[in-house]
Amino acid sequence: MHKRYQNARFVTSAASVASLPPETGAEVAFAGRSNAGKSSALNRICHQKALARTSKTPGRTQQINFFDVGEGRHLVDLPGYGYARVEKSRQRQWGAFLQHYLLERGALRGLILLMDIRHPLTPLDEQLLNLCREAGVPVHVLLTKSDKLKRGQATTARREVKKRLEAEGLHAEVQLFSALNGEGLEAVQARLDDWLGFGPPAGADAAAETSGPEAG
Ligand SMILES: Nc1nc2c(ncn2[C@@H]2O[C@H](COP(=O)(O)OP(=O)(O)O)[C@@H](O)[C@H]2O)c(=O)[nH]1
Ligand SMILES: [Mg+2]
Repeated sequence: MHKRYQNARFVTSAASVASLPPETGAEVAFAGRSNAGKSSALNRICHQKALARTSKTPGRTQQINFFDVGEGRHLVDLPGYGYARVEKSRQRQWGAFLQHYLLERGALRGLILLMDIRHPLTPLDEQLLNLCREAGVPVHVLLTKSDKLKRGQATTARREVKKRLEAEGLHAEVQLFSALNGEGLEAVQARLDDWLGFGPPAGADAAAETSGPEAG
């Protein structure tokens, strides 16, 4: 089992450009519509019950949360979007902040986009994908709650999302994910390792793991 992310811990929140923490190393951001399963995925990836708060009343926290995963690397929880009850002015404000983050954040290595496998590629997901393309930020897609569909349906859904992205000139990887039964867990962890510049997990002694990503 992959244990690297087990020691993830919350460091700070930012609600504006001014309060973003300094860029100490590599980071990977998690984004998705409210209720897509983002908090559940983060908790599963980090083997923690309440690292990111799961909620039945989404859309209230409009801030970016930073989690330290060691050696100057961070996982970054972006607020869920598309929640109808957030006022338009706040949505615009958030959009501008997100745009700034994606375009200007040098430490950002990639974005994990989470979409409920039953409702993928909504207009807001497409907006975010376009923004990532503009910013040159690589995207990795998790089709979440894969346990909700039968095998054949899930496979078809994945193929169709992949096809639509390709048609839009987006070469993102697309995988199934379930926080419930752990499907796709290792694949997303491997993607994080790669983007964050961590060596292979387990067995490989901690010997070579003393320098931060900026040291080399
Ligand atoms: N069946 C199933 N339900 C899930 C899964 N992941 C999340 N959920 C449920 O979906 C709802 C939203 O999850 P949450 O993680 O809070 O979504 P967030 O708003 O994107 O952070 C909750 O009721 C979760 O229990 C999953 O993999 N399988
Ligand atoms: Mg959440």
